[in-house]
Amino acid sequence: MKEMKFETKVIHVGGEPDPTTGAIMPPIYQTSTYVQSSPGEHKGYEYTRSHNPTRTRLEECLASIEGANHCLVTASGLSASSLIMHMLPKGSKILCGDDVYGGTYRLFSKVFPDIHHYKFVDTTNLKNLENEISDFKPALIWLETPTNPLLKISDIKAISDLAKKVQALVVVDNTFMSPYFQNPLHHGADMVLHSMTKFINGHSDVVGGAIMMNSQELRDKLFFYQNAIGPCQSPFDSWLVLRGLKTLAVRMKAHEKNALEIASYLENHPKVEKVVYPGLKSHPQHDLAKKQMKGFGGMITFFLKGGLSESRLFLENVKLFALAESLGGVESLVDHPAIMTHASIPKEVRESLGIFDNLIRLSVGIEDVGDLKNDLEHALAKVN
Ligand code: P1T
Repeated sequence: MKEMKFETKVIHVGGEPDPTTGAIMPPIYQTSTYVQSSPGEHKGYEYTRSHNPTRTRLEECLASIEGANHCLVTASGLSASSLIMHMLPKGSKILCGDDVYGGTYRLFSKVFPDIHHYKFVDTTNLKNLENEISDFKPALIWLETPTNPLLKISDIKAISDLAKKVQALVVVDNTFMSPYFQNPLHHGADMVLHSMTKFINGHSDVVGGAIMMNSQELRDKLFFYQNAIGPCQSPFDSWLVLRGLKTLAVRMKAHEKNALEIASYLENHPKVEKVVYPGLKSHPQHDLAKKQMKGFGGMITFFLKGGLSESRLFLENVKLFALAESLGGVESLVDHPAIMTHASIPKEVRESLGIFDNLIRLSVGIEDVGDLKNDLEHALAKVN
């Protein structure tokens, strides 16, 4: 049979009817342990921290849609990032993109510096990055593309080629695009990381993470640390993600359609200074986005004319866009990164990157786009 398309895989891979009952939906194996017939003789499952059949089904589906041989599902996006750090030999050098999720920055700048060495650089500037790679000689390059919150785009293929010259691993945090719009392994990355909390689950009711890779060796090392440290996802949460995943393709198309319309609306609004969205021609890496991604996603960043008080007026007056951390749910969310999701980045670092108090981040949901525009229009009208 020909390889299934994405829309079919999300529904069928890992979704075989239950062999004992024929139930069309996968059972939630809500169990911590499994009976053995003799010590060490079991059906492949010993203890749910190590393996769980509901989680195995989710891992199969995620590996297949990211085009990977293997997937490990973890308790959160950040626990997935931590596992990758634990797997590296002590004293490893990590070259990380300068604009990353605030929690990733906190993990790399506050938790792991006793163990590894980190350098944050602009990975969108290839010439500069090439010099950094040959000077610093990293063991691993960490890319978030598009970045959170500035939506900067790094060239995965070109960077993976540079990394190979110094035998560095490349990890891509693909949370913003989801496997529907971008598959970093196809461009030469070694590992893909997702916060499943976002688009993959899509319903703002689960926290989870995933790492996909082709190498059996990397998978086995990461699995060792996952089992030894313990950040596993509960069977019920894995089941919820399997359920959310079924509509990933339709949701991503709807997010993008709405986001494209809202980005152009904001770009023409007199109270808006600048809009950043990969699907706009004005995005500095629009051509790279078209080449490397299959779509532009549902995240928009924009700068209001003014400062914190204008931002507060806007944020206090939106009604459909809920002011909340996180992103990627069916409902629209709005975030003020400087005070909320990226507050753990020191102000001077944040501002050197361009994350100012007038920066607003939208996670455009799949509601009616007219209603969403009305909501923005109403809140923008309140801004003096
Ligand atoms: O929240 P958690 O599932 O642990 O995922 C962390 C994470 C990793 N990578 C990216 C790109 C992310 O955006 C996140 C989490 N981000 C938010 C909570 C946020 O509002 O930006």
